[in-house]
Amino acid sequence: MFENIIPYINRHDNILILPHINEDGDSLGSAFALRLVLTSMGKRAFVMLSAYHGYCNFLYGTQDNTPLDEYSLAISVDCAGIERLGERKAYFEGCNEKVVIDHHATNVGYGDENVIIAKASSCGELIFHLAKELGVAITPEIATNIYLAISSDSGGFRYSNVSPDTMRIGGELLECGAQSVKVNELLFESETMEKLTLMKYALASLETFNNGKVACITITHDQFLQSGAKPEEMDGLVNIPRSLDTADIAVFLRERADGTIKASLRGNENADVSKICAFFGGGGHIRAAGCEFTCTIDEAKRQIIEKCII
Ligand SMILES: [Mn+2]
Repeated sequence: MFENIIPYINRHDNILILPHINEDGDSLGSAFALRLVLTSMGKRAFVMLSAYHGYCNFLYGTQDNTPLDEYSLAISVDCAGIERLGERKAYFEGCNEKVVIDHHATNVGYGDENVIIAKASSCGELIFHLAKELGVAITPEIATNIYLAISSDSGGFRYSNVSPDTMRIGGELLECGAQSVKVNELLFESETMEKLTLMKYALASLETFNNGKVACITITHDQFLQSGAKPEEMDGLVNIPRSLDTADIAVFLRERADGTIKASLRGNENADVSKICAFFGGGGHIRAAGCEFTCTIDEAKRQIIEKCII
């Protein structure tokens, strides 16, 4: 699987690892697992993060993660396009050689060599195979980082991206000492008070339309400020209306500091939310899309619900 990039890894000793911006569990788990794989081979490797540092206290290989004077090889992980490196793009481009490891189908391959396997559940799954092909022993620390990566992208091994191979890798990671219970508690059973406060506001705002087929929540900017939550803690709130058993379409409207409204929509197999959002100048995928409004949150709700009911 990795025969095209293993020579790159073998001939470089100062390696820069770059996960995508707004790092999620997969990009962080993959990046720090790869760092441990490389350092166990006697190489120097540094994970350069963007401003977001969630999960980093939990992952292994973060404590002694210090920048090097120079890098000769850059490896991007879980990063679908070079723009998704954000301000770190120049570091990637500045390396003599560049390699891309990813599982996004839309990745066109912006490295000298690329391993892009869209059927993999996560980039973590690919790092597991890479470690095996490099002949590196999977320590409990590497296993835990990879487990977090896979679990994060697969909703705890639940989503449709989970293949028989994903489950086999999960089993092998447990044999290698992955701390699966701790990982899943962190990812799925642990929220800050600020996030729970946001969820309280979201639940209180829940309304349904069209006999429960459309479910909508709102968060005003005042509620966001009162909660004390971080902006990224708004992510995922759309799962509250989506979880309503009768809902085909879930709508989450949030008011930004400048008064504009961001709408996030989710649809099941009975709905195409990309069409609804395109009507308002937005876009996205059939099952997940978004658009913006420059009006009050109530007016935005009225307009988008009207389109959802057609
Ligand atoms: Mn991923």
